[in-house]
Amino acid sequence: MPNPRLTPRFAGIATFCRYPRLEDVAREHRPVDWALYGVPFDSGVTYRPGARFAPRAIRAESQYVKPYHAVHDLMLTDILSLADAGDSPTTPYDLEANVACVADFASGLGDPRSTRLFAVGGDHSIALANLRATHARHAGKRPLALIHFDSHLDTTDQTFGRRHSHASPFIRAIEEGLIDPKHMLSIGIKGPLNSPRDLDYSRKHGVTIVTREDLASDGPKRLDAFLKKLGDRPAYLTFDIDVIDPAFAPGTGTPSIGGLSSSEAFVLLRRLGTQNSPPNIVGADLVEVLPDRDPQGITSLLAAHVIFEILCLDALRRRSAM
Ligand SMILES: [Mn+2]
Repeated sequence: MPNPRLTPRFAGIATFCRYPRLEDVAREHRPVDWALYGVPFDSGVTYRPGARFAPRAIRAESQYVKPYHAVHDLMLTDILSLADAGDSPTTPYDLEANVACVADFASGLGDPRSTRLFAVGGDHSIALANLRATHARHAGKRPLALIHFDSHLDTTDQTFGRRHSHASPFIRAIEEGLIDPKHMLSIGIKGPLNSPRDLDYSRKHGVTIVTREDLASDGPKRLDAFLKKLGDRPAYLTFDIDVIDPAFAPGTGTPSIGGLSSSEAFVLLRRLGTQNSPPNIVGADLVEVLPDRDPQGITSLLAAHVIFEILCLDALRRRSAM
């Protein structure tokens, strides 16, 4: 990572958080703990399109992400080797083919035994692709646990008669055996919903739902109980930026009013790493940023810092094991 006091943050070709390019790290035969890659794809949206432009916008805003975490007292880049793997190819006219296409790209990144995959969407349909690639590398035979930040459950069976969209990645992942709904936490969920039955699937399958309202009462305790049950089991973290209130993150395609503030989200993310032993996060994504609705870049800037917080959780865990 270039020294910002010698090489300015506003100069050069932008990579995520100024981490080196994957090909440069590979050329030096250095291991890569996390490969971050963009997925410029938004054919899965049910409302406003434009998330295909997010990887580029987040790279630009992420130039201002610094490596030292002042709350965790942790120098991220001393613990983890991080790299920007560029953008995945996509198939914008075919959602199902896109999942296979992105999963195939992700599967080729870094060392399949050790490199963890961080997808930067794109709409939420791309989570299924990164889950497939992550499950194949890091899960063994069991399904992964899932920590899901979102205003929506994303377990809709069909939209416009189709099984793949940004409303369906987790119902498909459960059906494919990639994630275990009994080890799935959906946090920040809120209404209004399309119908009183919208929560039925997740409830019936044992998903832990912590709504926006729960967070003001027993939500944090239930989060801690989930993490305790999780233990060391490999977990995937998916973060839909629409869990944040549009006042803080206006640049998203399905905005949901009454969400978390930026600082409330950081308190929750940091709680994951401090209340119990930090979770074993083996893959992650950040999705649903819509730059056209984000004229000041605040949503992309926030997204870049959420990525940093998630990476710090893995760094915390590795530090505690040292
Ligand atoms: Mn979502």
